Amino acid sequence: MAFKIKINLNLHLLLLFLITAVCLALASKDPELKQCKHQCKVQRQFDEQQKRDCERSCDEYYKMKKEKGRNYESEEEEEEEEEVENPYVFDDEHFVGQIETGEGKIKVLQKFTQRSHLLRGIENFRVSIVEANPSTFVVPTHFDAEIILFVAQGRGTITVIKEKRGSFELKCGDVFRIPSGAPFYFINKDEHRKLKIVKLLQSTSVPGHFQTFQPAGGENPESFYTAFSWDLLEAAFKIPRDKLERFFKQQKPGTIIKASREQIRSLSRHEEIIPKIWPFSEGETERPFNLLKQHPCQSNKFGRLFEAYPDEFSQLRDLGVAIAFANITEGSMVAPHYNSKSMKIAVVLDGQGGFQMACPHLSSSSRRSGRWSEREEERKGERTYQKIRGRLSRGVVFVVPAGHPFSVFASPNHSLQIVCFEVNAYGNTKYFLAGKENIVNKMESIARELGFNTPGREVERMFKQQEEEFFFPGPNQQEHEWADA
Ligand SMILES: *[C@@H]1O[C@H](CO)[C@@H](O)[C@H](O)[C@H]1NC(C)=O
Ligand SMILES: *[C@@H]1O[C@H](CO)[C@@H](O)[C@H](O)[C@H]1NC(C)=O
Ligand SMILES: [Cu+2]
Repeated sequence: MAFKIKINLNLHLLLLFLITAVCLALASKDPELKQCKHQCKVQRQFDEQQKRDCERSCDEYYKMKKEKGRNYESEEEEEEEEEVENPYVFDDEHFVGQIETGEGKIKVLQKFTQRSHLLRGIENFRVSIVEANPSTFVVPTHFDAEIILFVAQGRGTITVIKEKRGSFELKCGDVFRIPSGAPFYFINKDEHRKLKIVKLLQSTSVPGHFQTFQPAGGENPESFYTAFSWDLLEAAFKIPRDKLERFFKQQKPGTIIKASREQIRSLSRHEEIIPKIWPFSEGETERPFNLLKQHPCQSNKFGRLFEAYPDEFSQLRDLGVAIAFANITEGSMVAPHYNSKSMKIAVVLDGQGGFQMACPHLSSSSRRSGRWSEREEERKGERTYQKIRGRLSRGVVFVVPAGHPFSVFASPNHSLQIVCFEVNAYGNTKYFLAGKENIVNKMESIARELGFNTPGREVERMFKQQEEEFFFPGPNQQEHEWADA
């Protein structure tokens, strides 16, 4: 009987409960609960309260027993996994915890593994989008998560407290790293435009979950100080309780609050007060770098790609996450390719377009058997690769697992801007499936011939026709066709 009961039971109640539980373990399943409760009722030495407590412990025990099996199987605890055809594309409805204050909006994408176990590789990462109205202050907070943020729009100033305080200007395209636990706050210093920030978070305390901690607050979120008892705070602050109460009760609620022109000016003025290099031990926090000011690693009239890899940028180093920005010209596409080992988490910033991917995990045959060896026979008439499709517009998030061939295209009338976080980026290689540098043309002629069952020359001609690299003219689809995707 290795179970724990959380409720308080006095000793003889507990003993009786153990006895009934043992008896009932032998009894058949359905009447168990009834019999347990019956045992409670017939105990003469129990008063009414004890009988009720006893019955309640019966309920608790059976509830626990029912859940126990399930909890041991999955680590997900209370989270039920959705069964979805396409777990790789997330729309507005998949954002949970949308906080809308009068002065802005904070959205957090659902946990990846809540969507599908196929996303376990990025279980520990979350995506959040923050929009702060013009002239606002986002209050001091720390997270139990490592954060990489990308400024998608607007301009602000962010301040991070470590051993010293550092303030940095933020503008569109900036990438900034906030170490787990470091308190920070920022302002939108523009008087007309919203400040839009996309965050990738890697949780540090509970895998896949993160929390925010605010020293100052009103009601929900309140200040974390108010979780302590007044006498403890009295001792800690050396301030009498009535003063403390008054102090903590006068605070304004809200995470994003309006700030006056004066306050904004004052908070902007303290930029760059820290030396260029942080103290040795605190190497991770450094000034932001601008992704869009890097030399584009791919550029032609069909699009531009900017990338920052963790080997070059210390802000990305310890998380091993790369960040990329793609601007795809209207009617153009990205060469079909796959990443050798990184998982891509892409957030559409603006524009319209589509996403296609081949996924063997969701094919009809693997879904049925899940065993590779049996697939060969089952294959007749069934597909090995599920065609994953997604329509892309502002705010859509999509995930591309390692090894999965995919392509992205802009709609005929709209360009498409995407920011991508690439998890597990160290040593990643992009393998191209069409265009210059494609993998097939790097194979030996005989291998091409045998593989494709076509003379090697012909295979080569097929794969040499497209001479562009990375960005191509896109599929000639009608607006309605990709709209249905
Ligand atoms: C994307 O590219 C277009 C030109 O094709 C340009 O006008 C636009 O400013 C670019 N957007 C961003 C965010 O770089
Ligand atoms: C897209 O462009 C085509 C031709 O350039 C035009 O006929 C069509 O109306 C446009 N569609 C939309 C939705 O703007
Ligand atoms: Cu897959």
